[in-house]
Amino acid sequence: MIQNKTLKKLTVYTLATLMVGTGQLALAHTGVKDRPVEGTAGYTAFTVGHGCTTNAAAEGSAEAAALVPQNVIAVSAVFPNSADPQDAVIYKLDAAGLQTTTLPDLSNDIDGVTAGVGFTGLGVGLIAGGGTLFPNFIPAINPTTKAIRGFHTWSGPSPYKGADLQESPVSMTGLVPFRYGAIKFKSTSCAKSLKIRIAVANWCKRGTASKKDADRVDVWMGHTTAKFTDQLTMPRNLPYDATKEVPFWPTLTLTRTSALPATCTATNSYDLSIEPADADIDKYLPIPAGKFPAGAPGTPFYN
Ligand SMILES: [Cu+2]
Repeated sequence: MIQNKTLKKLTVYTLATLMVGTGQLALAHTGVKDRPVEGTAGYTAFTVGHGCTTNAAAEGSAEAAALVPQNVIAVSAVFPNSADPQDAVIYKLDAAGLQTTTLPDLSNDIDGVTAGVGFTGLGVGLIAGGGTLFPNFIPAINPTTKAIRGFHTWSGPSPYKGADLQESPVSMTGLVPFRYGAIKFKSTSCAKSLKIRIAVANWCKRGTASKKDADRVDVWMGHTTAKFTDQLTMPRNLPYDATKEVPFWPTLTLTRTSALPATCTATNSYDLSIEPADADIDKYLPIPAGKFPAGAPGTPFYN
């Protein structure tokens, strides 16, 4: 059957645009399963929608669709919940979601946050047992405060042997669970939402031999860092221009349900985002070699 080529191209383009636009469809980037309710703690998960592929061809394109995604063997994550406000970057967002002003901390907007201190009330917790994607995990903790800043989880072979997340011949979605705390907006704040951006890496190959392969890892965060420099492992093959576009991050979006003060109008109310700073990502996102539980076991390591 002869198809109209222009129509076919248009259809592919529209589908790709739709996938990038919603981020929720099958084969979507890694995201967060649920939207939390203001003031209520809960359990959710990262949704690992596909295995690692190079982003040399833009996701959704015919070239990318022809690539076989790698199975996922490990996942690591870093949350923006440090007590040191320097470890996170907070933006006020405009109506289009673009990052405008940078804020030093969330003390004007989030209950329990004091000036000069970070967002420690995120309440990150680890989950073991039913529903975890991989059998092995270690918390990435601040060595001094013991606060959970992220985690590393992998399929094995040690200390326990588990299955990889299979991505071929069909793609399976993996759910990597975590706990979050009760977060509330200050009654005096004009913030409408808080987008908690979390750096997540899905690892598909390990060891130094894979270091140059663009399909060894998918690094889900809005920009490269000093350590994560390979654009082909990022959400797309081009850097985001944060002055014109909303960068991609796996995001836990807390939408305000408590009343805004009467002084808040359509023009002076705003959305907020918080993300881990580069140095923190570089510190906690790689999975170090080491003996369990101090680090992932043995010589293979994910970095
Ligand atoms: Cu994707």
